[in-house]
Amino acid sequence: MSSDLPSTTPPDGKLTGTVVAVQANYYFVQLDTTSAASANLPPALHQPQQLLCTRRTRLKKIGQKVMVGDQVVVDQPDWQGKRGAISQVLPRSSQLDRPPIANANQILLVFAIEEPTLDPHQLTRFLVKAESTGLQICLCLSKCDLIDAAAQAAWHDRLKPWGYDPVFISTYHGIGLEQLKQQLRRGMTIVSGPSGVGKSSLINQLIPAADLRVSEVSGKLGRGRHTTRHVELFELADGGLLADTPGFNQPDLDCSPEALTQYFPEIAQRLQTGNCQFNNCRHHAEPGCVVQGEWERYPLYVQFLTEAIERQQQQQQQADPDAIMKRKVRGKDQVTYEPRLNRHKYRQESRRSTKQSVQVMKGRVEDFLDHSDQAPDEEA
Ligand SMILES: Nc1nc2c(ncn2[C@@H]2O[C@H](COP(=O)(O)OP(=O)(O)OP(=O)(O)O)[C@@H](O)[C@H]2O)c(=O)[nH]1
Ligand SMILES: [Mg+2]
Ligand SMILES: [Zn+2]
Repeated sequence: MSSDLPSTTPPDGKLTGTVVAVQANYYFVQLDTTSAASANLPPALHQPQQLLCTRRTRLKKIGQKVMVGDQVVVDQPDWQGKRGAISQVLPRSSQLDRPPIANANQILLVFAIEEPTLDPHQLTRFLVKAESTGLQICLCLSKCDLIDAAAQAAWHDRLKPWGYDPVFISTYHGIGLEQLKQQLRRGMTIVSGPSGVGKSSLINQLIPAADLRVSEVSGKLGRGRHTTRHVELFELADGGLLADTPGFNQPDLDCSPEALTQYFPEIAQRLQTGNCQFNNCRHHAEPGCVVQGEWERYPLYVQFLTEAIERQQQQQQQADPDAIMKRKVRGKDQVTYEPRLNRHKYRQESRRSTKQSVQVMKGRVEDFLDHSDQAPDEEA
């Protein structure tokens, strides 16, 4: 398994492994066999492949967390009891907090075409979230046995301009799995997507030994039942590690307005062929913008941008309440904050009013650029 692990050099002569699951304060560590050899462990002991480990108190004291995917040094293995203690966490090449996982290099985003029906808005949210990790993305559309070839081709053609070339799969009919395996061979892949799209079914197909629990999509709501509850890593026969994760239906976006522009491949495509007039263009209402236009997800971009600006303003307000809120001293030790009356409340716009405000904005764009901490569609 060492070939699929992140390329940190294990400390010489020490026993290392990868954390494949975490449960309460226990860590399941898959041992790196080459490190076991270099640690000069007697082969006669028939070392087990996995040890159930605790975390050394020293790590607890320095607040060092241990995550699934971590490469760790294991001390004092008890081969018969199959136990050990983690004494060191090797440097991580990446770290995600939701789902909590270290050293992954790819996200396999799984969406069902039907059951539950593919929702382009939800898919875009997941894609943006996935893009924000900086990891490679492989988009996989599952349950393609539920649609005909024409519908599949239509989805393919629709997603191409988004910048994605999805792999269509059906675990029921074994379609697309070989193609997928090729994309999963290298490194560690996080399988992500809404509940009920068939993530665990897919992993079971690829790695029968995983034997993961699978549940039917709820008839009433057409949603998954959140069958998978924790993150766990599995090794593929042809190389590569896969992490099953609990499905979640609405990832929260927490990126800045500036970062958001990097998470839509369409924007990068348009910037390849031309430049916006302003360097810090948010591609919303600025004149001389090459990004604004008739592409399918542009209204979604504007919606997410509006959310990102709103979030940024809230964060600024929290960081500096005096700037936006009026500080009121009400007697001894009692300070309250109230909104300043001359500030207009920021509101989220409908698509139609977004279009209208684009027109209005053109007139005041200079203004906006001079006060770029202000939302573009805030009322003057
Ligand atoms: N039609 C069809 N149904 C599938 C396919 N793959 C999985 N399913 C069904 O989809 C349902 C959900 O599958 P799971 O594998 O539990 O989905 P999951 O994504 O792991 O869900 P969570 O663990 O809740 O996040 C089950 O009823 C599966 O039998 C497929 O290729 N075609
Ligand atoms: Mg599952
Ligand atoms: Zn622009």
